[in-house]
Amino acid sequence: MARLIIVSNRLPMSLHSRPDGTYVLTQNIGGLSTAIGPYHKSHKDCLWVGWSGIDPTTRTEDEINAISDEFTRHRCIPIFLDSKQINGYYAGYSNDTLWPLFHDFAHEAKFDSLTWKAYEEVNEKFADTIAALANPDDTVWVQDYHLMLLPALLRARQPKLKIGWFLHIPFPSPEIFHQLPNGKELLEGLMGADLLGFHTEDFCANFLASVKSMLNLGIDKGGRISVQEDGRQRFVTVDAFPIGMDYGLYRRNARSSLAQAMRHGIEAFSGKRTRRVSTSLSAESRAAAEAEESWSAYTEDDLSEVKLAQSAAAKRGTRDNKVIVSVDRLDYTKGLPERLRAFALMLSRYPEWVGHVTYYLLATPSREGVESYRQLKEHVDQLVGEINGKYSLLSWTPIHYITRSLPIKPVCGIYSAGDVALVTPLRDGMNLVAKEYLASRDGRDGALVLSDQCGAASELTDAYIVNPYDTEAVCEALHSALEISSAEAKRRNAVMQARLKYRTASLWSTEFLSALRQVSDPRWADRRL
Ligand code: GDG
Repeated sequence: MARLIIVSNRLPMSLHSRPDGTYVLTQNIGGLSTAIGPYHKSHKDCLWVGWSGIDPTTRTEDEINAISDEFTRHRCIPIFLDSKQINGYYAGYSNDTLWPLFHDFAHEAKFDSLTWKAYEEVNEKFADTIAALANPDDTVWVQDYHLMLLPALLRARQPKLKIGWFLHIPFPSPEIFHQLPNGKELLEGLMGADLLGFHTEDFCANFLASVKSMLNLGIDKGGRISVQEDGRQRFVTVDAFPIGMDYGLYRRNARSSLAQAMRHGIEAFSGKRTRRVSTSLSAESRAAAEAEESWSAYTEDDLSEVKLAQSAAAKRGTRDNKVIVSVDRLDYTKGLPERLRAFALMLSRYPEWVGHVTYYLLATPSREGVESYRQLKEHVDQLVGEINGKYSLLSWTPIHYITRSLPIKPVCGIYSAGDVALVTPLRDGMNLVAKEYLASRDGRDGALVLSDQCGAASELTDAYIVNPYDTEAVCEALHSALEISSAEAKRRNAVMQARLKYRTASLWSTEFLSALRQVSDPRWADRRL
């Protein structure tokens, strides 16, 4: 029976050791495992190949065998990479070269022939593992920028495989791509695939422009690239497949009692008057309740900031306090410093918000071993400190800053509490957070301020679309989003929610795989476009 083999840098599960020496696997967090994980789980004929997260030089042979067995029980085929390979291929070439360059951060990109060698070596290792387990009629779906050489390496080993590749991040303009010393080899690596998928038509156009200028290959009007293989013509089809998310999962989680208790805790902590604090939640809501009680404790003798807040409150009349939320990996592409500056500008330009809007900023640790990420963390820590130091009142702090990863229900609680979601990456392939926010507020109001630099902006056109570099524009959009009427917010959201409900992650994988089946059919070559 023909099978589907999903391939990604990291497996969707991580291994943990129990005290008794046995192992347990837990699901990884992140866009990819939530997008394709359900397909893998529900299809018994689907395998997943990826890095195990384990350095084989730190384990005995028996341990490696036991670990492999545990992964295989979950239809995961582990690849073991030592720390030198990981430093070169993953931290080095993938995350220090391709990631910044593909996000238009060319100044952050490092070019190093040693990391490139490691990238080649690891792509070969993946190819050997897959070729050893794949049958000729299997389908292989390769994910992302870590494995751009893999399609051609696989084609050379198993010419009959149906091979697809999807890029989860942007594909840059040809001018930027041309700066990459090994760009031509990467494009040639991709020519081993039958179907290449991107989030948007713009990324497809950027990719085809690079192929046109760097490889001497014909491209027809339908975006099919013609390659010659052993004297025969084969087509590589390029198309856009905007990724969706599991709408039902976020809606359900946001309605769970834990998420609702979190939401009420956040609302109470932010001084919202309309909500009653849930009695069922422990520390969070108790702290929130205490904050609510101290809210009325101001006196005329308090600091001048409190007087400012009181006059601001008078200006705001009886309207409720507001909550802004954001959820990001702590990555320089996500635009956290720029966003914080816009928030600070709003507090100074519209002082009526001082004391009346709280920003819940969840910044999940990411790539902590990389120097530029450590520097970014310091920079964001510093900015949050400055803004909190400058604007805090005795019983109010403008930014509630969390720098650890939370389980999905509290994340949905954060989304659910957000009157406004501030999603302003400087560059992003799609951005699932914007979509998750809308799903978590299914049927409710809430305003989305969204960067025009992410794939999601071309789908979520009823959001407040902003240029994330334009501090003034983000500040104004944020102010308007906070002021939007509930009816208008609901109207805007309904349009976007209807789309997201339909265009789910599962539809995305089904559409990609059915397109791959179609274009790898030999009769596809005869179709004129
Ligand atoms: C890449 C592309 C593209 C974050 N913190 C926590 C947490 N998250 C989850 C979010 C969301 C995911 O991580 C992040 O997805 P994004 O799409 O926003 O960004 P990347 O990780 O950069 O993903 C991106 C995506 O691939 C898919 O193609 O959209 O453009 O860069 O799901 O909710 N989840 C939990 N706790 C956290 O603390 N549970």
